[in-house]
Amino acid sequence: MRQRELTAAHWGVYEVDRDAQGRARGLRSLPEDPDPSPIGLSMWAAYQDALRVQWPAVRRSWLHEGPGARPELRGREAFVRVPWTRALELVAHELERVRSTHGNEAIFGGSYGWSSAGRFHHAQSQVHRFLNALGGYVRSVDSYSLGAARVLMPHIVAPMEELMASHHGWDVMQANTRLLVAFGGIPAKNSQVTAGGAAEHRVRSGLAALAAAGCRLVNFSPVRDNFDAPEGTVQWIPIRPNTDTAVMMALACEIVRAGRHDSAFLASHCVGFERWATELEGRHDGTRKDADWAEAISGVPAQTIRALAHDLCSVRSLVNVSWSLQRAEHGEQPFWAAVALACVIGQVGLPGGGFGVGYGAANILGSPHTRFSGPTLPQGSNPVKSFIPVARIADMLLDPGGSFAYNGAQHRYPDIRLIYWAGGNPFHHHQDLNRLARAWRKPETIIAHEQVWNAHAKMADIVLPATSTLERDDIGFATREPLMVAMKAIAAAPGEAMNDYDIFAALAKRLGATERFTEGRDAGAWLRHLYAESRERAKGAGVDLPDFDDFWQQGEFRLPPASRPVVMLEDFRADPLAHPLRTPSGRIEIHSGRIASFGLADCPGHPVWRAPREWLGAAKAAGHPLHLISDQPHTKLHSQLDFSTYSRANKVALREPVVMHSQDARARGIRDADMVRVFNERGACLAGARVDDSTMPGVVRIATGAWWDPTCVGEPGSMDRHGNPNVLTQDVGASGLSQGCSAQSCLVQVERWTGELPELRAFALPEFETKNGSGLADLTR
Ligand SMILES: Nc1nc2c(c(=O)[nH]1)N[C@H]1C(S)=C(S)[C@@H](COP(=O)(O)OP(=O)(O)OC[C@H]3O[C@@H](n4cnc5c(=O)[nH]c(N)nc54)[C@H](O)[C@@H]3O)O[C@H]1N2
Ligand SMILES: Nc1nc2c(c(=O)[nH]1)N[C@H]1C(S)=C(S)[C@@H](COP(=O)(O)OP(=O)(O)OC[C@H]3O[C@@H](n4cnc5c(=O)[nH]c(N)nc54)[C@H](O)[C@@H]3O)O[C@H]1N2
Ligand SMILES: [Mo]
Repeated sequence: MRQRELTAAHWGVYEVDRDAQGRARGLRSLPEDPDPSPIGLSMWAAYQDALRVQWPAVRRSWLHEGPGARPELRGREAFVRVPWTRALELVAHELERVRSTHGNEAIFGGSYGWSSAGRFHHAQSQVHRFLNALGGYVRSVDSYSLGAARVLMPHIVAPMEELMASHHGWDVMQANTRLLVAFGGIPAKNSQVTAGGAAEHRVRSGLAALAAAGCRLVNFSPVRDNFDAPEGTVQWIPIRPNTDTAVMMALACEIVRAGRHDSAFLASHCVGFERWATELEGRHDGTRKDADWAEAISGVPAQTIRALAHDLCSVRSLVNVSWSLQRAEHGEQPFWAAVALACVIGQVGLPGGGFGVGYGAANILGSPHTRFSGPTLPQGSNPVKSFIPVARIADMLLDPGGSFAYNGAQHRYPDIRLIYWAGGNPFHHHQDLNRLARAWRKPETIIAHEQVWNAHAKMADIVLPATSTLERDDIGFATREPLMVAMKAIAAAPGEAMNDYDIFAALAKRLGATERFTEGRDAGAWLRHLYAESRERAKGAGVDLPDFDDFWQQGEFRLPPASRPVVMLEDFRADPLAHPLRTPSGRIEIHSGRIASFGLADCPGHPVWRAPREWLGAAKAAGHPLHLISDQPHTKLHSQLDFSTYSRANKVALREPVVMHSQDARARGIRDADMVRVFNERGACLAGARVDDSTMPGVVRIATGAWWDPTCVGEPGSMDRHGNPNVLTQDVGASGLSQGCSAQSCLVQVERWTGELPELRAFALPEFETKNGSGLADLTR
């Protein structure tokens, strides 16, 4: 029998399928994966699509008139194909110009994004290392995923990375948890994804085992279908979006009022409970935060809250919050309230008890496998001190020199002249895209490495074609997954596409930074080097990796499960003095003196419920009565592979579906599969109505990821023809603490589209101007 051959993607590990002649012809699911993701199967065909960027291209005005020429034409004018030598010369020269005229502070290399799996050819790490080799760049901190939580959690309990990797294993939950209360579901659609590639998708089987063990499952959620336990085992409690904090506070309030809180745990492991109890009782503002108070805000019946408050203290219980909750105005609060509520119940650190911060958000949470740090490309050091919280990019471009608050200090936005992006798609991930499009006119030069002609590539001045994972050798690894994979190239790169690494190495050579960037290694030598380093670290975790040649020849290495079951915060629970947390008090901070000292009106020293600008109770709901949820797409990872047949099959008349309740549809004369226009004062998009009762009335849902397709880039009245929810979302920070993205606080209106349906251009190539006419012929192979 021929040895199997594997490759890895963020959607999972896949087997390479070869024909009788040994030619690769596609991918197959990994046989031992209990719940493989179909998303990755579409990679094979997608990466051969004519939408791939095949050769370097430069925007016409930029090429003919130089940096800064007609920035308003980005996304609207033709590209000119140039040979690699010319492209590299232009990029190197421009980097040198900006660096010597304005300093490295004028280069934004924050370049946020998921890139692709593979530990060496990770575009983010590559671009950061390259820019560091040139003297640094303005970076971004935190993520769109966890903007609010990453900043909050270290103050009150532990860093998110630490918590994510130490959640109770599904096996521990199965044996112990008897009541699991989720805010925002536990969706298997999201756990398809784990950075680097899951080899064992566990959420569906984990939840099924929990249900079978007799664990009661409760889901507070504006949508019904995001808790993937067997049919009939989940109690769905509809809740108005962005009001979870109120319900959690009411649960805590009712527990305290009934005298069922765990005073001993609160005294030995926490600080600040008394302060929060004052808030819950309303001793300062005259409003008790009880079940009746929460009902008025959230729409959840008070008696449901009271009954649950009782039950949470009666059995081993766990409160889980999805990451979406903190992607909102005041997004810190639901995470803080969940931790505080769990402390009031008193089961933190007991097997299967306490809180979870994102079961379902990614496959890593609940994994029973060993943890060690895999191969990692060192990024060097960055002498530039300027940074932005990642979601403040448009603010930075629109307000150079302006000040912003972040994590207790004031900072200034730098004056950016050049943007260098590889491995992310801001015209997918950022909020209020019409605003971003206007901000995008500020820099003199925008350089993008891209695989495909999406909006990100179309909005750049210089586009350099990047290879995909299938076209290069790499090492696949994800923390706490059971397989390390030798990802061997199985397809030829299209046209003149190059590895990000080789592009940067060629530029480094022109800029005199070869040694600093490459350290004398080519890609193959780097793989060996990174593997050897990681082998040492693995030893420390008790894992004995084979030597590189054996690993490469075997094609995979199976990692052992963790030596003992994973119980979150177990050591801290057992002995808080011997195992203190890294918070100022060493304990869980229900009240944080440090955060209180920041003096932020929108983030005081303990969990509070504050009304967002946009939610169903806002004055604005009079004109825009629907709350838009833009959640993660189940048929792709963000905008990646939106053009694949698998993703396209989920669309309605080629547009992204907007899921709405039949009541809301009927009131607007909308039927299933109708074309609709979704709009607010920030923008509008077309979408295909999907009328079912999976959302509560008043809530509509458009998944993220439809490639932005504006009728007129950055101009008033521009409409997205494809269904990208980020033309509607607001671009404001979650609070002055974190400045996290607050996409989930968004009101819209929906109407039936009666006009002629405009042609979709999202999957069309841009216009090309080449010496021999249209460049299109070059792209059909
Ligand atoms: N409204 C709303 N907006 C959101 C969210 C939401 O919930 N609601 N979620 C947010 C979250 S959590 C996130 S993480 C972001 C995600 O936002 P992104 O990470 O920016 O999204 P992706 O679509 O994965 O972008 C990756 C890009 O990298 C390119 N790429 C892939 N591999 C390579 C490579 O090897 N080399 C190069 N050069 N390019 C490569 C792909 O073609 C793609 O364009 O979106 C955020 N935006
Ligand atoms: N298939 C797939 N999986 C992914 C991704 C992807 O793009 N595709 N992206 C990955 C990334 S980068 C991340 S960060 C994680 C994100 O993980 P999450 O942020 O947890 O994912 P979402 O799908 O945005 O939201 C989860 C659920 O929360 C609900 N929800 C939204 N707002 C509220 C609210 O105010 N209250 C309550 N109770 N519920 C609410 C949504 O309806 C949704 O069903 O997912 C990862 N998984
Ligand atoms: Mo994310």
